[in-house]
Parts: sequence; C-alpha cells; structure tokens
Amino acid sequence: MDTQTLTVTGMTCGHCVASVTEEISELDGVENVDVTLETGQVVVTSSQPLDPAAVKAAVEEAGYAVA
Ligand code: 9UX
Repeated sequence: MDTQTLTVTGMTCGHCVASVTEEISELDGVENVDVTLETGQVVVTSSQPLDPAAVKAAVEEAGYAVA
C-alpha cells in the first residue's frame, strides 16, 4: 500500500477535479484518488509503490501542475 499527497494547482471547477482524478486513476495500482478542489490537495492510494514522477506526469497530462 502506498499513499501520496500532493498539491495540484490550476483546478477551478468540478470538471478539473474529474480530469485529474481520471488521469491519475489510469496509473497501475491506483485504488483511490481524493481531490479537494478548494486546497488542490490530492491524496492517491495505490496497491503498489507509485513513482511520484508518474503521478506528476498524469496531472500534467490532464492540463494542470504539481506545486
Ligand atoms: Mo472547469 Mo477546469 O469549466 O480547467 S474544467 S475550470
């Protein structure tokens, strides 16, 4: 089990949250993605160790940035 917490900048509405959630969810092993729009906090839980660079790339793929 691996849990990572990061701050994503640039999200301003619920569709932003959905996009980020969808992209991160595609990574191998990801079981849960919890996004708080107001703070940009994203908590990712996965069944195997996640490469922080891969999470960052997924966020950028969705069109946002990691603080
Ligand atoms: Mo909402 Mo987010 O219209 O980039 S999708 S602002």
